[in-house]
Amino acid sequence: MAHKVYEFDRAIVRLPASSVTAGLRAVDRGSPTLAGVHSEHAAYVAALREADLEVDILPPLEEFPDSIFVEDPALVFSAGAIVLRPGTPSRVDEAHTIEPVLRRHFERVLRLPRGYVDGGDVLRLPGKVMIGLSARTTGEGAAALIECLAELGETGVIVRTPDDVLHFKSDCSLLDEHTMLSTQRLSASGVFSGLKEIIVPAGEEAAANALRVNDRVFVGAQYPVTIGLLREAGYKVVSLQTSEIGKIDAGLSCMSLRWHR
Ligand code: CIR
Repeated sequence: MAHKVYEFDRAIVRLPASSVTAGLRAVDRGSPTLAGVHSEHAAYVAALREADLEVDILPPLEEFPDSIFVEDPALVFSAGAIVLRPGTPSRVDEAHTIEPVLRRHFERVLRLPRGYVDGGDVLRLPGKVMIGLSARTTGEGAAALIECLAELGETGVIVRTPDDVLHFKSDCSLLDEHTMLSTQRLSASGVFSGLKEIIVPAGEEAAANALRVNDRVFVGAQYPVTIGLLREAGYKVVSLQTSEIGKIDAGLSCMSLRWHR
């Protein structure tokens, strides 16, 4: 039976290394504390388990401060996995560290042959996969990814990440088969026309990087207005602290790779 694109039973996560406090950030608002990142990560893993996912927890990698964000070096689908080429120098080699892990879980593991793509720029929707061009994801990488996706039976389409936004999914997440949570600036591009949209309020832009997992939506606990909008719309919300990982430009999709067997 086909699963909905937000139905998962497996996930891969990686424990934060102590170097995570030196993670990349566009604007320095202070470094996250190690204890804070650990506690946000632990709550996230517990929430995945509560949503009935079996979670493979990988050991920390001291030499890669941002390696906790396993979503960026790979993509996973029921049919197989794709090892990406992250588009920032300090993260390129994370791809080599995730590949053997993917080979343990998937029979088919493809490699992006050229260009650069961060998984944070890739959004799976019913029937298509959006690839947002950004400072991390190049046109060459996106075109190569479309070929890899086709091998796994998926259709890729190229879209644009708003200027000055790290990743396409920094500004949006899928809520259900017909509905997106989005920032106003991304919605204004018309990329989600034909879908229903819930727009995060001004000042809560980072809340758009939420995560639908099975019957629930993970949302940053520091975004009460967005949480209220989602509850009013009937979604079961699990609120999770993201204030420490937020200091290194992360939200709720980036700390796991999720798929359905
Ligand atoms: C980076 O700049 O790569 C990390 N500090 C944050 C990555 C967040 N990843 C994501 O949203 N997919």
